Amino acid sequence: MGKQLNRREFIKIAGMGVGGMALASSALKPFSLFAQPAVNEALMATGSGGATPTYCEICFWKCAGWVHKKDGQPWKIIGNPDDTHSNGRFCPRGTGGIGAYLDPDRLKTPLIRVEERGKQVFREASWDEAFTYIADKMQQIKEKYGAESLAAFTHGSGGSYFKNVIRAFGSNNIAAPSYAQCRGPREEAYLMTFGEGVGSPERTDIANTKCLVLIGSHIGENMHNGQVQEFTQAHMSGATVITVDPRFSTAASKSKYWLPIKPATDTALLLAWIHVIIEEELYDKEYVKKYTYGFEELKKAVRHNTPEWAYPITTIKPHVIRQTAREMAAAAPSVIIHPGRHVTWYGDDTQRVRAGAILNALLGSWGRRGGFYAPVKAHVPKPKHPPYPKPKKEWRDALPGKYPLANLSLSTAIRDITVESPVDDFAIKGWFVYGTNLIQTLPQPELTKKAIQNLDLLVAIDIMPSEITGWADVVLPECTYLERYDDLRTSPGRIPAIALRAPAFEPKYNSKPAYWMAVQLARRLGLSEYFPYERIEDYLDYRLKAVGSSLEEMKKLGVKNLPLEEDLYFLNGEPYEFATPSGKIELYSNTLAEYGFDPIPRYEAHEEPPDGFYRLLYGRAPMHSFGRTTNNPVLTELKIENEVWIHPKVAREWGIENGSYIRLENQDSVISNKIKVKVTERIRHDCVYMVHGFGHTQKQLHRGFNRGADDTQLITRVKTDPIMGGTGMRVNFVTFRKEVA
Ligand SMILES: Nc1nc2c(c(=O)[nH]1)N[C@H]1C(S)=C(S)[C@@H](COP(=O)(O)OP(=O)(O)OC[C@H]3O[C@@H](n4cnc5c(=O)[nH]c(N)nc54)[C@H](O)[C@@H]3O)O[C@H]1N2
Ligand SMILES: Nc1nc2c(c(=O)[nH]1)N[C@H]1C(S)=C(S)[C@@H](COP(=O)(O)OP(=O)(O)OC[C@H]3O[C@@H](n4cnc5c(=O)[nH]c(N)nc54)[C@H](O)[C@@H]3O)O[C@H]1N2
Ligand code: SF4
Ligand SMILES: [Mo]
Repeated sequence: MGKQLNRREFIKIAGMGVGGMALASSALKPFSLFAQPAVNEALMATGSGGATPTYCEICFWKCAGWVHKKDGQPWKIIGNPDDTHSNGRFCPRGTGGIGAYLDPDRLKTPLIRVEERGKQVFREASWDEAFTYIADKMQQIKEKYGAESLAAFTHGSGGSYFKNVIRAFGSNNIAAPSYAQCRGPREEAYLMTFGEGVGSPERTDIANTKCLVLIGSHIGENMHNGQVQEFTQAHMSGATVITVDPRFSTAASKSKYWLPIKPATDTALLLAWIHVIIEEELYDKEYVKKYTYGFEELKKAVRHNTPEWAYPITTIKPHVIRQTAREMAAAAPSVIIHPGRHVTWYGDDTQRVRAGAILNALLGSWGRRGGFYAPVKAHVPKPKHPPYPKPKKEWRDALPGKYPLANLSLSTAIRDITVESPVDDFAIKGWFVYGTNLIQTLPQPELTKKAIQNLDLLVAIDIMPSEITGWADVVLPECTYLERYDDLRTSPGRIPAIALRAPAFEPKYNSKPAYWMAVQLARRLGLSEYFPYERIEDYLDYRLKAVGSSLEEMKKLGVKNLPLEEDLYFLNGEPYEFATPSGKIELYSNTLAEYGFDPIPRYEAHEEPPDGFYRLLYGRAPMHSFGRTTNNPVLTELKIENEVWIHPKVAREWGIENGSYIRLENQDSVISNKIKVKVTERIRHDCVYMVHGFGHTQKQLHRGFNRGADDTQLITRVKTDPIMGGTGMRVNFVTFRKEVA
C-alpha cells in the first residue's frame, strides 16, 4: 500500500504551499499560549559558567532547557521559557537528567565480546578496532546474504545518523519499538479516519478544552510535560474530565467521572457512547454532513450497542454511559476523546482507537478549538546526499499479505524473522541497536534472545550497560545528551519552532557522540558522501543558515519560535478535502473493508483470566522513563523499586500483606523477580498493576539491578493487531507466589 500523504504534503499539493517559511526577525515577539517568564539573557547570567542550550533526552517530549554549571561542574537544568514543550519548566525526570551524566555505571569505552553470547564477557577495544570489526562484519554479511540482511532498531536523537548509514549500505529494515509497541495503532487509526496522524507532541488542544475523555491515558503519571501542564490548566478552568481506567489513576483523581472499566472492554464503551450520541441526536449535524463519510452505515452498525448492552461487558452502568455522553456533547466541539499514546493493549487496538476517532468526528472536535488543532512545523532544509540504493528486499517480503496497513517497520516482525525467516531467500543477520533496550522493551524476551543467537553481528550503541548491551558483539559507548550536539528539534506544535542541543560538558571517559560514530563507520564502509559534513557543528550551521539563523545565534537562543502563518483550527465550515480515499472523514473505511477488516469498529470479547489469575496491567511512574532512569543516581532517590497493586479483597483471599514481597507467576509458569505489594482500593479486583522499567537483570547497573520486577518478563504472550502489526501486551495473566527466597 502506498503511504498516504500527511496534511502538510496534502496542502502543498492542493496549491496552498507552505514551503520556504521565513524566520522571524529576532525582534519579533514569540507567540506563546503561556506567560513568558524572564528572557534567556537573564537566565544565562544565573550560572557563573554561563548556560548551554539543550533539549532533554530523558523522554521523547524533548523539552528545551538550559544547563547551568558552577565551577565547571553541573549545577542545574531548567526549562527554556521560550519553549512550548516545557514552558520554562522541566518535569522531575528532566531535572534529574544531570544524573545521566553523573552515573558512575556508565559505559566507558568500546567493548568487543570475547565469549559466547549471553555470558557477557567483553574486552575493552579502541574506537578504531571497534569500527574495523563492525565494518568487516557488515561487508561479510553483505557478501553472503545481501545488504538487506541488516536491520536497525532505534529510539532517540542519535538514531537518525545510524539509520543514514544503514540506508546508505542498502537496507530498509529500520524499526522502533515506539511504533509496534506504542503508538502505531493510534497513528494508523487516525490516518484512516482523518487522513492524518496524531503525532508527537500530540495535537490535542487540552489547554482550551471543555471536556477531556481519557481512555487509560494516565496523564500525570505519564509525564509528558506540556500535556500535563495543559491538563492542569484545563482542570483549573473547570473542564470536565472523564477518566476510563480500571485503576484510580492520578488523572482519575482529578476527574468528575471515573469509570473503573473492566479491562479489555473499552471498545464496547466507545460504541455505546457513539450509540447514545447518534440516538439522542447529539452529534454535530452540520459537521457530520459536510465532512464525514459513512454516517448511515455507522448508525446502522451501532444500533444494538446500547448502554444496556455495554453494561454487563464493561461493568459501567447505563445511566453513567448516557450521562457522560451528554457531557461530551454539551462541551462539543471543545471536547477531546484522547487518542492515547501507548495503545498496544489487546491486539484490536487500531479498531479501539478508531472508535474514539469516530466519536471525535461525531462531536466535531477535529480541527476545532478545544479539540484537535493542526500542528505546524519549522521547515529547515538538510544538506543533500546521494540517493540511497534501492534494497532488493525488506522485512515485508518475508510476510506477504500480513499487516497490510503498517506504514512503518515492525520491530517485532524483524525480531521474529531473525528467529526464523518464513521465506528461503531472506534472512536477517545483523542488528544495530541504538537507544532501545530490546530485551526489556519487546514483548516475549525469550524470542528476542533466540533471535540474537542467530545473528552474525549485534552492535549496541548506548550510554549505559543495559540488558541489550550484555548481548551485543560490539558495544559503542555514547556520551550523554549533556555532552553532545544533536540534530535540530523541529517537532510539530502550535507554533513552528527550532531547538538546539549543544554540549555543556566534554564527553566523560572514552564516550563519543553518535554523529561522530556514524561518520567514522560510514568512512570505513566507503559511504562518506552520505555525510556531507564531517563535523556536526558544520551540518547544524548549514541547516540554520538556510533559514537565516546560525549555530552561533542558536547557542544564544536555545529555541527560536517562528511566526505562525496558518489557522490552527482549520475546520470552520468551509469545504475541506481530507487526505483519505473519499476526501472525507471516514466513519466507514473502504480501505479496511478491502483488506477484509471491519470497516466500522466492532466489539469482540477477549480471553478472561483463568481462576486464581489476574490480568497484568502496567504503566508509568512520574519520576522514571521506562528502564532508562531506573539506575539514575538522582531519580532512584525518588523511587528505586516498583510495587504490584492488588485489591484488598484479593490480598485478603491470598493472605498477602501490604508492604510484603511476593513473586508473580504468569500463565506460562514464568516467575518474576520479587516485588513489593501495594494493597489498594485504587485497582479493580480482576487485575494487578505495576510500573514498567524495573527489575533490571544487568549486574553492572548497581542501583537498578534486581530492584522490583520487570513486566516484560511476564509478557510471554501477545495478540498481534492484524491491521498493522502492533503487539497487544495486556493479554497476560498472573497469580501470586508468596515464597520469595
Ligand atoms: N513491557 C513493556 N514493554 C514496553 C512498554 C511497557 O510499558 N511495558 N512500553 C512501550 C513503549 S510505550 C515504548 S515507547 C518503548 C520504549 O522502549 P525503549 O525505547 O527501548 O526505551 P528504554 O527501555 O528506556 O530503552 C532505552 C535505552 O536507551 C538507552 N539510552 C538512554 N539515553 C541514551 C542516549 O542518549 N544514547 C544512546 N545511545 N542510548 C541511550 C538507555 O540506556 C536504554 O538502554 O517500550 C515499549 N515496550
Ligand atoms: N513518567 C513517564 N512518563 C512517560 C513515559 C515514561 O516512561 N515515564 N513514557 C512515555 C511514553 S513513550 C508513552 S507511550 C506514554 C504512555 O502513557 P499512556 O499512553 O498514558 O499509557 P498507557 O499504557 O496507555 O496507560 C496506562 C494506564 O492504562 C490503564 N489501563 C490498563 N489497561 C486498561 C484497559 O483495558 N482499559 C483502560 N481504559 N485503561 C487501562 C492503566 O491502569 C494505566 O493507568 O507515557 C509517556 N510518558
Ligand atoms: S517531559 Fe520531562 S523527561 Fe520528558 S523531555 Fe520534558 S523534561 Fe525531559
Ligand atoms: Mo511510548
